[in-house]
Amino acid sequence: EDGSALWLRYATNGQSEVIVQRQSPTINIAASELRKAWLMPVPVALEIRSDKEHRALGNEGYTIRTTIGAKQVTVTSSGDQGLLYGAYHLLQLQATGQLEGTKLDRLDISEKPDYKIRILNHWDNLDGTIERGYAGHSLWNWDELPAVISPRYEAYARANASIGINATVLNNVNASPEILSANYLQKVKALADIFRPYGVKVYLSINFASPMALGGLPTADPLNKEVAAWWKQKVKEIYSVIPDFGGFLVKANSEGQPGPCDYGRTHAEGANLLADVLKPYQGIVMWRAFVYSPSDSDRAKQAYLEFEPLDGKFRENVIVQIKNGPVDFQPREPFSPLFGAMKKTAVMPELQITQEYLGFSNHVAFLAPMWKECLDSDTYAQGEGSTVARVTDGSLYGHSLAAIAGVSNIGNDVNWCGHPLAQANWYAFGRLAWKHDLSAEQIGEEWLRLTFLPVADARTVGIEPAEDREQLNWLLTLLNAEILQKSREAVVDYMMPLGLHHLFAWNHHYGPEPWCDIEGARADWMPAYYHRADPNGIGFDRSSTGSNATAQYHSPLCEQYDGLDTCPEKLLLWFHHVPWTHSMKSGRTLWDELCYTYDRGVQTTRQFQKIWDRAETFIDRQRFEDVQHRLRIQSRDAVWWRDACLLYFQQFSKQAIPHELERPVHNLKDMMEFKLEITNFECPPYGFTK
Ligand code: BDP
Repeated sequence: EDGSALWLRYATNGQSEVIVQRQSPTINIAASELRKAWLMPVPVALEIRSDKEHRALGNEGYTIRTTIGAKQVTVTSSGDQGLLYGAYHLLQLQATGQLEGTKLDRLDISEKPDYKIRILNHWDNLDGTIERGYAGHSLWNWDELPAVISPRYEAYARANASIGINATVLNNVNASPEILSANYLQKVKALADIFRPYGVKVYLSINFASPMALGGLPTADPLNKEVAAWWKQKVKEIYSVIPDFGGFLVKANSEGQPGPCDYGRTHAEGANLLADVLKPYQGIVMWRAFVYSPSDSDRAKQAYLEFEPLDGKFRENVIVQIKNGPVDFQPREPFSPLFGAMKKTAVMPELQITQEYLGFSNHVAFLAPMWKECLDSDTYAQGEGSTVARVTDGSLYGHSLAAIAGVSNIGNDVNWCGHPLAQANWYAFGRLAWKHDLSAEQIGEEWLRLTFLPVADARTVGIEPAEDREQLNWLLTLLNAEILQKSREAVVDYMMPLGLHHLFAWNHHYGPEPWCDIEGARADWMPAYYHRADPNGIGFDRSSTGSNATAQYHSPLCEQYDGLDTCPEKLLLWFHHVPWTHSMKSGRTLWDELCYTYDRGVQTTRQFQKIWDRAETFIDRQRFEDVQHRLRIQSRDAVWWRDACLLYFQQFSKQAIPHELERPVHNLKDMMEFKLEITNFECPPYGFTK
C-alpha cells in the first residue's frame, strides 16, 4: 500500500448496469467508472437534460435522484462534465457508507460549483525541479513529452476531476520564456489532450519579456506595436495547437520578474495587452497582485497601494490573483485587504497547498481550516456579510469571471504529496473550490473515509467486520477531530504564536531563524523586519501609530485591528508592537503567553503521535509507519522552533520561562550555528540535528 490510489479506492468488480443515452469521451469515462465500481443493486442512468432546472445548474452542475419507484438512480446534467462529476459524487457516497440501508431510495442531490475556474498552480520548472515542492520532482516529464506519455498524467486528471478541479497551470510563475516555444507547445498539447475528457483545461505561466527572449524584439513594452503583434501571433499559434487553451497566469514586476513597470506602464496596461489578444479565443489573464519593492516601508501594504488605484482599468477577461494574506502564505495572516477593495475588477484568491511555511511535507497541517478562515472573513466592503468568498465567487459584485487557485503540493513521489496526510490538502482545495461553505470537519471526515476505509475493510473481512467497522469509525472520527482539525493551529502555535510572523530561515523557509541577518540582503526578507523585538516589546506596529496598514481595511475592522485591546489576540503581533509586560486576556503577561503558546504547540504535536499510534492495527503498515516517522520529525521540529524563538527573544525580554513549563533542550548558540542545507527546496529528512 503506497498511497498512490489517493482517495479513489473504489472496488472494481465490473458488474454494474449503467444506462447512457449517448457517448462522448467524458460520458464514457463516467460510465466506465460506474461500471467498474458501482456495487448497489440498482442501475445508474446518465442523462443529459436541458430543462430549466439543469440549465440553471450549468454544464458542470448535476442532480442525483432515485427514480422509477426506487429502482434506478439517475444522474442528470445539461452537460457531459456534470455527468462525470455526478458519477464521482455517487461513488464517493457509496465509498463513505452513505448509501446504506434505505438511503439509496431517497437520493435527492443538487450540486453546482461556487467558482467557475477551480485551478491548480504548479510551480514546476522545465528542468524538472519544483519551486517549493516537497514531493519529489515534477510530474511533467518535459524531456520525454510528447513522445512518451506517463500513465500518471491521466491518473492526475482523474484525481482532479473526482474533486471538481477543472483547470491547471502547468509551469512556475517564475516562468521560463521557453514554455511558449513551438517545441514546448507540442508537449503542452499532449498533456491538454489527456486532460480534456476529464474537463481539466490547461493554462500557462508566461514570462512578460517573452517577446525579447523568444521573439528577439528589443523591448517588451506593452504599448509597443511590435510587441502586441508578437503576442497576437503567439496566441494564434497556441490556439491552433490547443483550441481550448485557458489563458495566461502572470507574475510581473515581482521578485525580479520582468513586467510592464519596467517601461513605466501600469499592471493594467500589461494585463490588457494580453487580454486583448486572448479575447477572440475566450482566453483569460490571471494577473498576480503579489508585488512588493524593497524601498517602501511596509510590505503588507504594497499590493493594495499598487492595485487599488487600478480598479476599473482592467479588461473584462482579466482577473487579479491575490494571495490569501497581505504578506506571503504565513501559517496565519489576516485576509488581504485587496479583497473587497477592488469592485469593478474580478479578483480571485490564491491559496498555497504546498506547505512552504508549514513544515514542508514533514509536518501534518490540514489546511482547510486556514482557507476557511480567509474565505469566511467579512471584508465589510458592502456592509456585513461581504465575505472574501462572496467577493471572489462573483456574487457580491456580479462578476461573471470567478476563480480560485491553489499552489499545488503534487510531485512525482509515488504517493503524490510526500506526507500521506498532505493528500488531504489537495482534496480539500478541490472541495472548497466547489463549495466554499463546506466545513473543514466535513471535508476532513470525507477524506479520511475515502482514504482509509476501503483498505481497512478489505483487511478486516472475515474477522469481525461489524465490530471492527464500529471501532474504525470511531478511530477515523478521532483522527479527524484530534489530528487533522487541530494540526494547522498547532503549527501556528510553534511557528508564529499571537501573530508573530516570518521568522523562517530566509532561503528555504523550513526552520526558525529569528536572528537571521544576511549582509546586503533585502530587509523585508529578514525576520527582524517582521518581529522587531527590542527591550520594550515585540511585534510589527501596523496600527495608526505605525505603518497604518489597518487603514486598508473597511470599518469596523480597521478600528478593531487598530486598537491594542480590540485586536484579536491571534493577530496581535501582526498589527502591534506590544510591551513584554502587556496584560493578555488570560491574565498572563505577553511574555508568559508567548511561552505558553509555544509550549502548547509542542504538547499538541506530541499528542498527535499518541493518537496516531492508535491507528496501528487498522491502517496498512506502509502508510502507518510513514506518518509515524514524520510525526517524530514534527515533534522534534516543534521543540526546535520553541527553543530557538524563546531563547532568542528572551535576550530582549529578559524574563524567565514560567517554571511550570518544560525547559529548552537546545542551546541558542548551537541553533544559531546550525545551517540546514536544502537544495531545490526538497524536503529535509530531519530538522535540527546537532
Ligand atoms: C514566495 C515563494 C517564492 C515564490 C513567490 C511567489 O517563496 O518561491 O516565487 O512566493 O508567489 O512565497 O511568486
